[in-house]
Amino acid sequence: MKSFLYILLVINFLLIIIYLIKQRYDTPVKEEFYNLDETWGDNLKNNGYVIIPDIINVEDTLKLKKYVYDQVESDSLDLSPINNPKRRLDMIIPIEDIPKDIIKTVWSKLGNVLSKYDENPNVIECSCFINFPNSSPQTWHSDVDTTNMKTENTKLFTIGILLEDTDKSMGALEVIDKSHVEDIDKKLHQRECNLQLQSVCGYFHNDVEYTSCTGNRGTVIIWDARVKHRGGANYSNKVRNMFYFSLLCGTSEIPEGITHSIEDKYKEKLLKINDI
Ligand SMILES: O=C(O)CCC(=O)C(=O)O
Repeated sequence: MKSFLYILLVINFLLIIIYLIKQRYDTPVKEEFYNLDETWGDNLKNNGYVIIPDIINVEDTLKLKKYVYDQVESDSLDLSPINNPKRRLDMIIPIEDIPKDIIKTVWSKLGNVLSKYDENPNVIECSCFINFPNSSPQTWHSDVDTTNMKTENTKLFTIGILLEDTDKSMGALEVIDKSHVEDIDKKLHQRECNLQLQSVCGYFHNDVEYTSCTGNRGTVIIWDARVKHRGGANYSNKVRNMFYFSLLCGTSEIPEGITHSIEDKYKEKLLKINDI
């Protein structure tokens, strides 16, 4: 009887290992890219996210990355809490020097479409996701309590900038198409996850079609904060960095649920993008 239980245990263990390996190599992934033409705004509206290459030039991404890493080494390291924090950070970046210029450049290139939601939105986050080798996937989440964002003209967009050429193996951002408007909870089968298990839970949440937001450095990814997304697992030996800022459109009321990852001084008095 004892040896039977032992065999059962070993078989179970092997099945779990096979399942995890299968998930790693067999995930349904779609990759889509859009040009800087009139259609990207529609894609953002319809799918809840958009990937736009070549917005920031290579030289500026290198300067921005250096700025970010100077912050890591400085005494003023300022971190926000992050979902599944093992081997990943959400580091607040001051809005000055290069980060400030980058935000202005992005707004000058993409503001024509985003200003349809608000001509002068509030910048309520400025930070960098750092995803180290061997991080596990986060669980799927939205950045806002979606019932908060029901008003047609109230939107929160996060704008990520890839600081290095990023492929799926580096733990790119992953998004579920249309999940900002469709009720996908039934499709998700996302099991409850507690704090002790959070570093493995994400591996069991791959049974849904999603897009891995990959691209060359300087690519911009914009996602509606309601869309279900997560930072992926980093299977590579490279660190993946994505600088981001968030624009709150149509309201100055901070929605519930967001990390509000920005310097404290901009939490008291909100910063308008045209005042940067
Ligand atoms: O790392 C990423 O790309 C996304 C992280 C994220 O969505 C979060 O921590 O809320």
